[in-house]
Amino acid sequence: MTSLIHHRACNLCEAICGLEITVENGTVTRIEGDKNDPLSKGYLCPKAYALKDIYEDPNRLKQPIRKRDDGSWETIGWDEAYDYIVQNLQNIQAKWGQNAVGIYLGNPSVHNVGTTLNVPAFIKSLKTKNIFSATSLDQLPSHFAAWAMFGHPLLIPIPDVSRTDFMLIMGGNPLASNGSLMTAPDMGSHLKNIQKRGGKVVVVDPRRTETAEKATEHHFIRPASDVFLLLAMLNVILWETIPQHPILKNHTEGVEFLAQAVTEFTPESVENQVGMSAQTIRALAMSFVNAKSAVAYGRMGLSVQKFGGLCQWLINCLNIVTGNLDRVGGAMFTSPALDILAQAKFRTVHGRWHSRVRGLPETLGELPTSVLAEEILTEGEGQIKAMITNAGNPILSSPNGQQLDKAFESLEFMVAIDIYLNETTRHANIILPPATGLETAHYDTTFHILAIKNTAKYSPPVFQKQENQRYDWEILQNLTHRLSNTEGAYAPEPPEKKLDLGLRFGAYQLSVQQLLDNPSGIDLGDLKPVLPQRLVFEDKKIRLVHDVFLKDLERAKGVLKNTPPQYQKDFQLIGRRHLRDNNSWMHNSEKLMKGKNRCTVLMNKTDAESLQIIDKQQIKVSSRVGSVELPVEITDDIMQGVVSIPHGYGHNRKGIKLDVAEKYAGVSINDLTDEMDIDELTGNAVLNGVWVKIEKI
Ligand SMILES: Nc1nc2c(c(=O)[nH]1)N[C@H]1C(S)=C(S)[C@@H](COP(=O)(O)OP(=O)(O)OC[C@H]3O[C@@H](n4cnc5c(=O)[nH]c(N)nc54)[C@H](O)[C@@H]3O)O[C@H]1N2
Ligand SMILES: Nc1nc2c(c(=O)[nH]1)N[C@H]1C(S)=C(S)[C@@H](COP(=O)(O)OP(=O)(O)OC[C@H]3O[C@@H](n4cnc5c(=O)[nH]c(N)nc54)[C@H](O)[C@@H]3O)O[C@H]1N2
Ligand code: SF4
Ligand SMILES: [Mo]
Repeated sequence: MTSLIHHRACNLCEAICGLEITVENGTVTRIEGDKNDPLSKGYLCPKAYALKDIYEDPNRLKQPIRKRDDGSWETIGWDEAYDYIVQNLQNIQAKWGQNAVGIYLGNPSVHNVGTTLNVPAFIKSLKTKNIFSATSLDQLPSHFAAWAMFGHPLLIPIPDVSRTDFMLIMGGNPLASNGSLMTAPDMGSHLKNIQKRGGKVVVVDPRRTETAEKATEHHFIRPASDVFLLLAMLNVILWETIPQHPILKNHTEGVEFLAQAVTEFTPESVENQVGMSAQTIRALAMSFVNAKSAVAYGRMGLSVQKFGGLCQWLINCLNIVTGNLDRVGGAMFTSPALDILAQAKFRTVHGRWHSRVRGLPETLGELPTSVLAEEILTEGEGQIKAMITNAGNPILSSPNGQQLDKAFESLEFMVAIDIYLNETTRHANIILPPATGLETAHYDTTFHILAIKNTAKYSPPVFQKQENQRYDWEILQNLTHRLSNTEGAYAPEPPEKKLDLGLRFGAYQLSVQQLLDNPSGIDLGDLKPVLPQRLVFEDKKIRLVHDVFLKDLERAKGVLKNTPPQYQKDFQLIGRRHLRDNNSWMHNSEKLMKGKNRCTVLMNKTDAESLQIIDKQQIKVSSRVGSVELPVEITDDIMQGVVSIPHGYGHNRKGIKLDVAEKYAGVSINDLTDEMDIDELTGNAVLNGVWVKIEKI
């Protein structure tokens, strides 16, 4: 018997945990946390075991499949597949123009080194402005705020959780999600340690989450009212204390304008809207100011809501005016080994063009995914006629999935680069499945930039891919080569080449070989102060205030003036994540799915009593765009007037091939979320705080 232990970073979520994978006679027999990984130190979550399930999944595609006229699928060769795709895309662009081809990039795109390094050239070869991604269903407001304030969308401050004395978590549930825009495996221990050091963890969330359970304090907040809480905290800090910090004094512009902007937002003026008393708001602001070090962190709950852009701006402001930006225990910037920011220059990344139908601005070269369906369905010059999806399942992940279903159905041509025949890829004419997970090499080009510690790690594949399989980078390079009519034969360039070059030119002058020699990863030290040098603005000054934020503040004032809505009649819908889910695509692992049904609607006990709804009863939830029926779960852990449904379910659409997921189909929350409901500042989708009606069936 041969037995080998492989060291590897898990590529499933942002925590990038180090794993020790035992392979005996060609089969994975054990997956454990790697205690020598400098970042995760032995931590792992139950999803790590599913890497084996994905590797062995009989439903996973390994060769291109093409749809026949009768809707059935045939397996074809790779070259035939590339030719077929390129011919169709070129025909469509010749007939309808370049923008007739659209592309959507999904979440796992960012977790594959082969894709992150090769997708930019591929997109360029498509010569289209119709570029979409999960970014505008997710962290776009954080990029927007980073760009406007620090000069680059990736200059996102990361909570220094290992040293902070006070962590304010708004709209994030790291104990279920394992952290996001904060690569921090084992947040449970970090939160415990903060409290052991005598520090505090405060969670602000409409649900008493797994994270809230472990916090020092939890406050319920009305969905989408965080902007007012943050404004009021800043009001207290700027008008009732005297902020004086080196970064603020020497490297920041606009504090007087910020003070002006928050003047009218006293705690008393916002308490009804926020659902927290003025006294509580004032106390929270003061304990943040008085902490030895403190950090405010706002994640999905703050981003995919009506005021996502303002919230992420104000979170940064809070950290800056309290002297906690770029300080140990505060919000800090990373110094990664592969540093795409090292050479960055400031440039405009917003509003350079607009979507055809609704006129929404691009950001980071992308249009908001909320406009994707209308760009396909609305006739006229520039209409999208063909789509490419890469590692994305927008039918389940973007607002108004039913509308997008219709849109995808109407396309002339669709290509999916994906490992499954699922809710989205079933619309494709052809699916190209890359080798994935344990079959691929891994270096995290993205999440080392967002981590709570500077580390670097490269993992070679655990298993060789089969003869008939292709890597993601091979697929992307082949298509790029053909689409750009490049002379000569295609010459493969494995990602290690670019990676090695990038590492050598980086601050630590590492190499792929050095990383191979240290399979558990290399510790490059704690985060360290890097301002003002790291700012991308040439004058090395932080822009605390920007006209676009002040303008959007008027929209917030409008909401505040209106009387609070009738919470008794309608409900505000929010999402939730569970440790055993990963967006929409890991429901085909029996190990992760067995047990209690997770696709339920959470409802407060008092609300349920007044509607005479009992636990586990099937109820109907409806919004402007549609309705779903699912069982209710009654709890004290959600505030009155709010209901919660997890996203990523709804595996009951016809024509998919996911044997396990179909058994646990559930319903899609995004058949309720509304593509017309957006954060007007950034174009980000509103997926939390959606108004819904509840009916008994
Ligand atoms: N209501 C609501 N909606 C949400 C959210 C929410 O909180 N609430 N969250 C949003 C967020 S944060 C995100 S990031 C999006 C995610 O939205 P998407 O990225 O659109 O969806 P995923 O479910 O991550 O789907 C990933 C796809 O990639 C495929 N895949 C997996 N591994 C690979 C691989 O190695 N290569 C390739 N080519 N394909 C692969 C899977 O089969 C699947 O089709 O959902 C968003 N939608
Ligand atoms: N197990 C698991 N892990 C994951 C994922 C997964 O699907 N499953 N997805 C990955 C991805 S793509 C991402 S982006 C991250 C996301 O990581 P997180 O942002 O940590 O995850 P969420 O669970 O969406 O946390 C959002 C929180 O905001 C709260 N919330 C909703 N509306 C509001 C509001 O208006 N105000 C406030 N203050 N709070 C609100 C919700 O109750 C929820 O607790 O997780 C990643 N990790
Ligand atoms: S927390 Fe994320 S990275 Fe760590 S083992 Fe779980 S899925 Fe993998
Ligand atoms: Mo995400």
